[in-house]
Amino acid sequence: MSQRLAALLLPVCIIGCVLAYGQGPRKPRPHIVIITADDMGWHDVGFHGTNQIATPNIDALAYDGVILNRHYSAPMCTPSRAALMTGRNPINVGMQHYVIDSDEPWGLGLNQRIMPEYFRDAGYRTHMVGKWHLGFFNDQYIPTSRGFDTHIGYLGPYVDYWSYVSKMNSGTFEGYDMRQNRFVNYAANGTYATDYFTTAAKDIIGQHGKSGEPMLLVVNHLAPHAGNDDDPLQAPQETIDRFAYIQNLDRRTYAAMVSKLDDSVGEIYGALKAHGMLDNSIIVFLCDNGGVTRGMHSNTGSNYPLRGQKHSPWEGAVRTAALIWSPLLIDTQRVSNQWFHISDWLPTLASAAGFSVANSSFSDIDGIDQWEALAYGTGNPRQRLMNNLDEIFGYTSYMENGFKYINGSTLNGANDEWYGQTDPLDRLPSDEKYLAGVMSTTIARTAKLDEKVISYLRRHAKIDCGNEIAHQPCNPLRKPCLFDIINDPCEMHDIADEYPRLMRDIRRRLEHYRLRAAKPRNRPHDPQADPSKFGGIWTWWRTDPTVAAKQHDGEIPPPSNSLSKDTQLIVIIPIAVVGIIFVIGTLLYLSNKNIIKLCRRTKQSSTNMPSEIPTDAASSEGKPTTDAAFSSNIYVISDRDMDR
Ligand SMILES: [Ca+2]
Repeated sequence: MSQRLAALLLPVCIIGCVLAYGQGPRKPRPHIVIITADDMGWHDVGFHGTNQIATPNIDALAYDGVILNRHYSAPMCTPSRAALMTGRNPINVGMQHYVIDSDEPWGLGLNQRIMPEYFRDAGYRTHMVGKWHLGFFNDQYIPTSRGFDTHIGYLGPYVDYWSYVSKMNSGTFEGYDMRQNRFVNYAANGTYATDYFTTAAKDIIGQHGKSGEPMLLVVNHLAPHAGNDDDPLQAPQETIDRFAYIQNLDRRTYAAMVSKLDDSVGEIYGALKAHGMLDNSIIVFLCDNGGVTRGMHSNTGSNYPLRGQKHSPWEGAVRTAALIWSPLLIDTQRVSNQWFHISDWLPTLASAAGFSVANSSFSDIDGIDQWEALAYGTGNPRQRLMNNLDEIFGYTSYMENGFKYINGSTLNGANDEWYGQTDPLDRLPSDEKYLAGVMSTTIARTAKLDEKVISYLRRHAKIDCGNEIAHQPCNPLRKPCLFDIINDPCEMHDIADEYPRLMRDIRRRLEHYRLRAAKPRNRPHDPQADPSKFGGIWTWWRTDPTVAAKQHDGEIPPPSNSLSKDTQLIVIIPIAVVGIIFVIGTLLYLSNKNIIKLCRRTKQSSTNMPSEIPTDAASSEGKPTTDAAFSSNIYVISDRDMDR
């Protein structure tokens, strides 16, 4: 009997042992650190080929990890951060239009489950440092109400780098915006923001140390976003002086702001190393949108040679500098050309951590899990990118299978050119000096980077469109454009007329996107937000979070609400004058004619009018087309409507 029992149990034991061996001891989940730069240009990191601004730490991390050379963000702050946190496309969560000013009562919907909530459920400690910008009119919208264990940072779009004061509503609203969780953080006042956030991140890493728990740390730097309009570019003078070879003083200060950000990346890496966390860490560095070379909130960032800048449909707005570094990646020290959207980070990092967000009850994730493709260098899981579809500004920016489609633009085309060429008078450091700078970093020494590998990767990460002249210029305010974005990354040659069938297919798909899109959640300025009512602090001012949410239903705010008072007068007075002249002129004209005859003539001529309005995208009349993707309502917007 016992022999028979042993014979029965033996195979069970063998199978059990094999399974147990296969699984091995459960590996602890990796620590995940996401470092976000704000409004930093494509051309402002060394690994894209420039020697103008030294970013040796970011570059060393890029060379030792994977350079994501087709990483796409949304064109502005709030939509981008919404996509990063939700794994969803901004148009599907009502965050596609513009950004949240601090005096506006709206935010990322409370029905959206966001990154720290997923990771907290998976056993992570969750921390955020720096910028939030997803709404705070009610305290249910702030980071520590939405899954972050801690938040040290500001709630609005930007602050002064030293005083943490943020000015809104053409400077009429002014308040201190710096928090430690729910409380006002007065201690930060006077410390340069990039340094303060770096110290906060290092403290969190130090305290986390050997706790044994996995850590999610999101560090959303202020840098190199412009501060308030009256003092937009700020950095310590000794850092500015290191860039004396840059002739343009604003650009010189910007270089110092970027340099401080680069120091931060090096210090965060060093802290992970010092506390024994590095071997099981994933570090992601990305930019939330392109640089702002010109116009409101310009920081002199450069996206050159990419076209456009932040707050536009062009590559300069959405194709952003990014990298991933981790010992968990198998195939590293390479340039990846897989299409990657900022919404992909949530499912990708969840996958790296050993859980899936797609299987949860919140399964409307638009992002794609690209962990395997990143880790092993296999495949290109994404073929489509919805950069944005904004029916209020009236533009669409979309890519599929290497073809980029643009219809309409922002600011009546004000950001549609190429900006940010390096001043030829700048005596830039040599390649040798650049290499020496990268090799001197702790990251390069730890990784034992090779100079030849660095030079090779740098050549392959650089975009060079030469001195080519656009032979098929595109004006998306007149008609939709199409670009072969792989071979024409600088968007110089419109090939829409060569691909009428593809254009039709794309427009059909865009109509599908448009019909699925959530209504923009934007709400107009609320005088009740005025910080002077709260002791000079930006804080939540509405107690019932559902009040604003209910108002969203079925409403898209008229763009005129976004006009500043000055601009309203500038726009309205000329229109009123022209209108009065027109009415008087018409009356004078009619008084000189036989009105009855005129009416008859008009009736006769109307029978000869065409019965249909042309809707073809390739309308040869050069008029704004009634594209299927949107209604082509190009609105005049004010300075206040420029980017945050
Ligand atoms: Ca930004």
